[in-house]
Amino acid sequence: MPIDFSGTWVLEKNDNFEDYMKILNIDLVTRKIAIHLSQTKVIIQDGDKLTINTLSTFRNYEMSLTIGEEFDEYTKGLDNRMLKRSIEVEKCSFYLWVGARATSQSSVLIEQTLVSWQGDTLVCTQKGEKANRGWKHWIEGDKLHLELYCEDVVCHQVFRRKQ
Ligand code: YOG
Repeated sequence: MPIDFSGTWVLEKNDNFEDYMKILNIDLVTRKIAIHLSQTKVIIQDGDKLTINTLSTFRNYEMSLTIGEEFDEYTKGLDNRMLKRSIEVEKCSFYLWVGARATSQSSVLIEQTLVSWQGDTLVCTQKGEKANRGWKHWIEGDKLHLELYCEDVVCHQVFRRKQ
């Protein structure tokens, strides 16, 4: 039986968030606003279905997924990147004798965002233009931990449960 992350969690520690935003190319003005935000996570876990809402007075970010299934992620309102399948497109065109052009296209699915269990830790890998990007959630005592990482930067957030 896996751990249940469901609940409302309030940010109380946010180590290295500035560097994490920098590595995601968030502009200075946005960083100045974001660094002071109180973030609240509202998590609903129901079997292998998971919804994580990150709320703030500035922007919200919602993510709904099935654990163990890859999906396209668009980090709308954050760094606005498409973390989605890389598609290798092989196109070939051939001209028919009538002068019309026919195109055949084949795509190969390589990688997408994936959230899975590693023991009692939820591990997310986000494939896109940034290397080594992802996050990990785990619970220690009554605290929810989140490690956000990208390239060589790690941001560590700790949340307390809201009564
Ligand atoms: O959480 O992916 O719980 O999605 C990290 C922001 C700040 C906007 C928050 C808004 C990264 C400006 C989401 C903050 C910096 C800064 C509240 C972290 C980007 C832009 C939304 C995250 C996972 C795991 C679930």
